[in-house]
Amino acid sequence: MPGTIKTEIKPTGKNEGLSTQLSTQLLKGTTKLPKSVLVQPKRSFRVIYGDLERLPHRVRHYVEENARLCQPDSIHICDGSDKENDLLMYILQKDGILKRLPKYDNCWLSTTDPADVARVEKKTFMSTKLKRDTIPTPKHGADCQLGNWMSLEDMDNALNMRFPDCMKGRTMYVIPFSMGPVGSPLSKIGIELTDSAYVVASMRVMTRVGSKVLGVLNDEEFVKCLHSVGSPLPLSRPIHNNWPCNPQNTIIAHIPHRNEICSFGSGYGGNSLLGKKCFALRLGSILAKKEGWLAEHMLILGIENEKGQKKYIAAAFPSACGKTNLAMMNSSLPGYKITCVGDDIAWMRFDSSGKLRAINPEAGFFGVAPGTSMKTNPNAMKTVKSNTIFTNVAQTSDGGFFWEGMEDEISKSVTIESWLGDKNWSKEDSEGKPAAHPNSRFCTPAAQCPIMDPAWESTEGVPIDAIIFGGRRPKGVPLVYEAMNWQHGVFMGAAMRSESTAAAEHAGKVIMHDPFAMRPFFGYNFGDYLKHWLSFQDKPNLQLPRIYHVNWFRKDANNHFIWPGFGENARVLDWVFRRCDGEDSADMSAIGYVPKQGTLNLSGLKEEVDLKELFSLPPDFWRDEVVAIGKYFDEQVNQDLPPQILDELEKLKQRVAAL
Ligand code: GTP
Ligand code: SPV
Ligand code: MN
Repeated sequence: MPGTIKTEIKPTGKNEGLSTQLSTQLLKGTTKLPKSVLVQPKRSFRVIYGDLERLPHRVRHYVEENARLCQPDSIHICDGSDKENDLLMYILQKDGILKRLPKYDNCWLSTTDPADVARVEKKTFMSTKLKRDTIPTPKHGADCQLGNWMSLEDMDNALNMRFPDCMKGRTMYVIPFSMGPVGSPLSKIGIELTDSAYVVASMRVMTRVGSKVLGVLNDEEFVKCLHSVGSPLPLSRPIHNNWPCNPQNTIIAHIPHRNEICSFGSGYGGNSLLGKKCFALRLGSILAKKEGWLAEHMLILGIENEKGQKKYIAAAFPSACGKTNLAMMNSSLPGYKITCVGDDIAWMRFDSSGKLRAINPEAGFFGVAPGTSMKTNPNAMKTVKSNTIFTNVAQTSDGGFFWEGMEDEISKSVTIESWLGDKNWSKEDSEGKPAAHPNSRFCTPAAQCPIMDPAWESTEGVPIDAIIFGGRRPKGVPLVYEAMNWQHGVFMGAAMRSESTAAAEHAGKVIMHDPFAMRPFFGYNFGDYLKHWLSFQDKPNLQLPRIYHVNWFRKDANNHFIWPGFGENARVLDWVFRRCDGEDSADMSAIGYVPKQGTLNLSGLKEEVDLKELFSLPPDFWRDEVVAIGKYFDEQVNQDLPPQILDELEKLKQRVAAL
């Protein structure tokens, strides 16, 4: 690999980027670099779009130092214009990375290297001086399941082995982006440098991008986001599907004290669109803890009843467990109208009157394609019919898209080309291989969703009345239950478990612990995160939202979902809504409040639902569950577990023993 170096770089502790550190060490003569890095004539950079001189001073410095480090052929400073988008699309087509889906307006398909299809949790690291700032110390030398830590020194070595010269022959794009509405006091700005035009095109959808962002940046703080596909030109190894990447050397690195993210080797989703999980959740959660707010893996929805009364709800489900679907649902329960504020990330803070307010820092949806259909999520289907980039879905011979779940929505006469390029894909002849990758996605502008909430871009955020946790639990966990109080609710979040999905590299459907749906996204020690959540109950004058747990995914003995889900989930939201208004519609159970008989509105439900099975609390299941949660807390959170959480576990254990 060109530019591979092994060097001892000592962290300076200053707020400096990777390449500043390299040059500092060079001056001190403590490091040896290859010629290409050492000989850095003060040449002017080949800027092919935009004007370096007009960048705020610190942005320019960040761009120049990384251009010196990564040695791109040229630099393109994104302005966010339509002209720029035309140029990007031209380049992406020419390079064979995108092709048009002519059935729709401005829709595009990309199929990746099959080795680069999801987030890579094992290669995602936080780097801090003290390990315990990032992760709890597991008991008995067990591997930590609550994040990966790397020392500052090892991280610098890892980065210095990868980034020098990594953009040779490619263009470095400079993307100024805002998480949250441009100029909002709650918004934060990042600058992503990337050698992937696909990332630029996607960031333009997922965030607010371009000159307008620089206009509000002045010379203030921004998050430094460096991304490379790790495949300089000329290529040193074969490339698949015209999708440059470097799976062997992939690393997604976060260095909070430098306000920096460095991602190498993957072009996919959360690995490369650095505003999303890396910034808005991992670095975001650290900032939130420091400043007294919350950065969460949550959808935000509005729900209005027939009387015109409205509430907002935030909900945390693990990846590929139903956030997008709930956030955009059409209520099957007449009288209710759902509106969407966001489908993946919520930044929330208590306002001066004690109300929790949430903004969606994103501007687009990077949604799971399979399972999305006119039946399950018509609003998503309408959203993606224009200006959308699809990744790893299948295509139809009439120029459309296809994925599992759309069988009834394509003409019988079309043929299907699978994401892997099987031109005559059919369910029968494909040996179980799906047409679309299970983690295939649409990347589509939020503003196009027909049910966006009028306040979705409000700068002060929407007021949150309820928080819902949930997961994929095929057994034992009822459709809905309510926490007894804030502390019990925090325990419920901590105790979340869910079946693994294709959103990351986990194989097979195992039940994993996924506290707060944040396991892959914690920026700091989960024990401290719990203390942060608990701290709100000690603050007077806060109107703490009620907390719930839901499970749409319970299965019967025939392996069928008991609950129809999707639009029918409005029936659960209706119960939550009424509970928030103080309705006496709940009975206490061993695990929390459950709907009193007859209070879950099932009128008009098309299929019979076995409510008894849906709400049953099998004693053996719950005793095992308590043991599993206890073991997890003990082994994984260990010394960092707040005593209140242990206390809640003990109380649950006693209640469950009496089942
Ligand atoms: P990320 O974008 O990975 O964070 O996922 P997400 O939480 O937004 O999940 P999404 O809404 O995209 O749903 C993932 C999968 O679960 C899709 O295949 C959906 O069709 C399916 N799904 C969502 N809601 C329901 C439901 O209520 N019942 C059932 N059975 N499946 C659902
Ligand atoms: C998730 O995995 O939770 C996602 C998709 O929302 S990604 O952007 O890849 O993180
Ligand atoms: Mn997500």
